[in-house]
Amino acid sequence: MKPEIVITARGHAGTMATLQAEFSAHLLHEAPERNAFFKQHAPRVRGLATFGPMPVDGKLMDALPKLEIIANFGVGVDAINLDDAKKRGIIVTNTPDVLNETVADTALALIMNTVRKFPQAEQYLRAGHWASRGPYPLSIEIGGKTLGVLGLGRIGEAIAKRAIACGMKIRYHNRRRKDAPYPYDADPVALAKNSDVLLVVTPGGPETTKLVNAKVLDALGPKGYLVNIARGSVIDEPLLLRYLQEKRIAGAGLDVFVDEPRVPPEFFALDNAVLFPHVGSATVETRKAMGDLQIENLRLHFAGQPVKTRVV
Ligand code: 8YV
Repeated sequence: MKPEIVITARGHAGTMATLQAEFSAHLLHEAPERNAFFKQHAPRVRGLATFGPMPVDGKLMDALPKLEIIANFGVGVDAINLDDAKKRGIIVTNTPDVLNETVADTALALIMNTVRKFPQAEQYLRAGHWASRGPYPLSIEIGGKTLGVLGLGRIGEAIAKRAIACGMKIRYHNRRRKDAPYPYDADPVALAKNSDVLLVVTPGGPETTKLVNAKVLDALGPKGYLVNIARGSVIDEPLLLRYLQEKRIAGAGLDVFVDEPRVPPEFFALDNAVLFPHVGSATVETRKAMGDLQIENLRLHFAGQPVKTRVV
């Protein structure tokens, strides 16, 4: 008998196919009626495979009283209530490390595009302005500038390496200072003050909600750039929009938003923002590696072995 699991959303296609082949998988996102879905499957469901931002809270856990494991596709587990899982003795796994290099590539691209304005320059060409108005205005360069890393974890380290190769200087702030070869700032305001580009790489969730507030943006100032590849929730999004409109910071590069995939349309009109549709880890190779790790955790658990990447 294959172990029974629930899949919460339509995720990476190859991973979905393997999950459905290896387990008896019930698709919550395709259920016409949730109550009937839980009534039918809950007595036998032991695993949950989660994709994307759909909240997984105590209520959902209680609807699946036999639940033993929640295996997330992604390193960020902010959509899962970890306290609720812990209280119920439910294991939570994520997919760390396999995405570090790809997310770091995306971050470097976003830093570069935000400061050098390459997407805007390309738009200028496509709009036919090059011939009629002359060369695209000069941008500033990233070499010699300071990158402030807010959240120097494994992904932050991989980004720092790339930024150093481009001639940038690195500083950082974490809740706890770590053994790192970069200057440390005691809080996000001090880091913003000392940075030309402030890069947000913290986890999401309640502890970092609106960590980037007016004080931080004021410290970054009209010559500073903000780049976010973490979670939209870490920044006060309406405030950021206003600061960009009023040119109170120089620009922003955003891969993440508060209510994905919905992006406030006012952002589309900004010429000082570069917007990516959450593509941090979005390569064929990395998404496959993430899925393989998610599946491996489920496989190990149902074989009675310790999971590979446990969060709680
Ligand atoms: C993915 C991510 O876009 O790993 C994360 O936390 O945000 C990204 O790698 C996401 O998990 C896909 O569902």
